[in-house]
Amino acid sequence: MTVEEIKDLEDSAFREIGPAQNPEDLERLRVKYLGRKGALTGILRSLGGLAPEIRRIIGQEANRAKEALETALDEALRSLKDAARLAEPPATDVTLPGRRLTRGRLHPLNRIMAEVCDIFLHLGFEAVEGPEVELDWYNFEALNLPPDHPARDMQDTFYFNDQVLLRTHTSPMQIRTMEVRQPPVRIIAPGKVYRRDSDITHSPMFHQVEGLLVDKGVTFADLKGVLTAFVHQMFGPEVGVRFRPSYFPFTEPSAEVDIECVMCGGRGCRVCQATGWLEVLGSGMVHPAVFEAVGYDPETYTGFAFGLGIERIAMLKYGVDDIRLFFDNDLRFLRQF
Ligand code: 2NM
Repeated sequence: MTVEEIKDLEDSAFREIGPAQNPEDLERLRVKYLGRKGALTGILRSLGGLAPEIRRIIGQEANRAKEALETALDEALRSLKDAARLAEPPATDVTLPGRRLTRGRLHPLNRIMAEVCDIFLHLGFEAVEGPEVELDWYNFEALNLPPDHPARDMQDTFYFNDQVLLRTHTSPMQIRTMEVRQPPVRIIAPGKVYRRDSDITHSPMFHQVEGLLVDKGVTFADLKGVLTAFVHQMFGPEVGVRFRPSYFPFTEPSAEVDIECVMCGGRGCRVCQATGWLEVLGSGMVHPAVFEAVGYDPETYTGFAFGLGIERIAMLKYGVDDIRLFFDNDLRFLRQF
């Protein structure tokens, strides 16, 4: 056994590894040279019979050749596998056209809600939000509606017990705000409200935006100016507006705000019940009893408040005749907005 012979063996192994086409060929070569009965293994096994100086030299050379072959076989196997993977069709065909995404949109009620809030925010109001489960004090009593007041019947609601209920309007947030702040106050309260009411124009849950402005020297002219500005931005600068006397327990005087019928232009139709006018807002000067309830001096401060129903505005603006369409979630309806 000589160093030359080991080198020759190594060379012939390399010549065979080079052209190997598949993992089986490589495995066969591994067995042939490095297996239990392999050529190099035989040499390593026979070292014991050699003289020590020769054994050292031959042993070193045989071990080097063994490591070189192991490395070459591993690398050849890896590059065969890489080539096989590259030859496979890709899992994702990047040449296919993409799947079209269907884009979502705002629900019509959320869209009207955003438009209404936006108008008042630009007029200098700040939005406040709060609980839908309320106390009798905030929903009724502080609003000048004592326990046996007949106006409570119009806002029958869902009670948890005699003190805890689902709010019937967002006015509780005006009370909560006045309790913790001093004038000037300019706020709107958007949100969900609940009443025991259900037909084609009423839903047990609906959406409101209420507003409140309190300061020294606020008059009914301020109320008219702000609400006229709102109507003109919401329905168009040409639309006629009128303030009609009304009654709310928490305002005095009170007024309903009507606009010229958007369906018939004021000539009279089914929607406006031949009157030519549509009611869009309730409003009034805040009742002194409400100021007393929150600790404001009614001799020092005056203010106005208003409220509107989002569903009603949406029905008028889009010509929808059944409120339930907003809550059925039929995409054929919702996609129209
Ligand atoms: C309306 C109509 C008129 C109103 C009054 C108050 C408060 F808290 F200041 F007394 N908040 N909202 C009000 C007044 C609401 O909705 C139709």
